[in-house]
Amino acid sequence: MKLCRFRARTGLPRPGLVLGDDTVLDLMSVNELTALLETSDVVGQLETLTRDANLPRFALNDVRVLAPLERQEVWAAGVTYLRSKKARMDESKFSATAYDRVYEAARPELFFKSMPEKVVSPGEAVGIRSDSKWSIPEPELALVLNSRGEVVGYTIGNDMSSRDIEGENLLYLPQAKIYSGSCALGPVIRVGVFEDEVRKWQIALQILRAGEKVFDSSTSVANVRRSFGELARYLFSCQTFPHGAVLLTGTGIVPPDSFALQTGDVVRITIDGIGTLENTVQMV
Ligand code: DO4
Ligand code: MG
Repeated sequence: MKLCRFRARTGLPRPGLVLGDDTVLDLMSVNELTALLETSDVVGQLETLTRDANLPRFALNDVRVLAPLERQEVWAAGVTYLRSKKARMDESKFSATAYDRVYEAARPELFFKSMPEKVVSPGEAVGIRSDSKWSIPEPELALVLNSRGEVVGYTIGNDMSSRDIEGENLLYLPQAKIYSGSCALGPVIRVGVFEDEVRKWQIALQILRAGEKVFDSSTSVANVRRSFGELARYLFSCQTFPHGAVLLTGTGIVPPDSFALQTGDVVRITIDGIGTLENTVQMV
């Protein structure tokens, strides 16, 4: 089942259930996605809610699909794929061993990525910093966690990054990772699937420039070095998230060193079982 947050032509953002025929059901009796994600059986709850044949239904084309979060902080894991470790060791002169060590260490790298209100929705513009010459998207599976730290669903995340700023000095990581338009999420939260199945999914990244494909690559979720439970446990260790959290699981796709995003590029990330998150690129 696929949950979304949408806005019909008039009105406030609403939680919805996306159906196979490209329509969305307004989950009338639920005011927030968060409340639904907090229930012990999200799928069972959705089955009960959708027995009501009178729920308003909209064509997906007629609504705006919003980033599927409300008050959840967004965090990200790093160096969880070999590809990410290698690219970062190559771009960084004196911090290379930090990446090497964290890839092997028991404690994962986890960093704060975005406040919910700053997250970019599907179809909106993600940002590249005007003081960076080497920006890339990072296509990542994102875990949707409730306040108990349980993985209740999966969405797509784009952890936009400035490689030159991170590569210059690891202490600049927050500037390389957190700026206007640096995090996009969506289009839906897939619920009712377990890690074993999700690990079989492919993640694909396409970048289009003036309508032409300039980058195209894919990887498998199976290549994430750590279990989802392990990542969630570290995030929730010594910290509470009253509204739950979204945790990006790291990138396994890094474009070649010669590639940098430009204004007007289109970033298209597809993950099996979830869908496609597409954003244009704009300098901030
Ligand atoms: O270590 C810096 C960030 C790593 C990251 O964002 C990733 O591996 O996806
Ligand atoms: Mg990343």
